[in-house]
Amino acid sequence: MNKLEVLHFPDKRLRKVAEPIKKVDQGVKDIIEQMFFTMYEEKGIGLAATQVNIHKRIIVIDVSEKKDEKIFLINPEILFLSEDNDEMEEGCLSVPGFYETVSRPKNIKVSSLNLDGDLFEFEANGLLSTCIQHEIDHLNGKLFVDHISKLKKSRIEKKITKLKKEGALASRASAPNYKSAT
Ligand code: GNR
Ligand code: NI
Repeated sequence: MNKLEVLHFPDKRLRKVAEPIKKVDQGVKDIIEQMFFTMYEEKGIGLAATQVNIHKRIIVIDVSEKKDEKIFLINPEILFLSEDNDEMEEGCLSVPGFYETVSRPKNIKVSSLNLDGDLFEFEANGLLSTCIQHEIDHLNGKLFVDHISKLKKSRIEKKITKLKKEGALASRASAPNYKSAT
């Protein structure tokens, strides 16, 4: 299994709005499997297809301690957002090394398709709620840095652009002889 390359802010491709899945076929299942592999390799708790340059409405998540609770969402929709918000320190594989507090609705109700193409609904709170909202933002071309001050956002953009130029953020997936540091 190959790790997919994760795009980094301010890459314009992270701004594309992902297309809904018309049919849950083997191609979709293959994408989900590759996304889980990439997410676990990169030590993320979630990954949206947009981040790996696949502009389809697919998300994978695992917020468990033991990394044994896979959640995947196909065409996820937010059905309900609570009035009260929660503040959480957020990070993003597309904004590596930067963490900022973001305020988002505490509780949500979500719908998604399962592998049979049937709709299901569930409620989420805590880290799972935050993560789902963060991932759905990605599918809509939005990043957590869009929720913080313009000054902080532009500082982060400058730093990442500099790191890229220095080769300190070279894509692992595309590096010919990359050996995992872990
Ligand atoms: O790994 C991740 N951690 C995280 C922490 C707080 C809020 C959201 C996240 S998601 C992030 C992985 C990622 O970039 N998903 O898009
Ligand atoms: Ni992210």
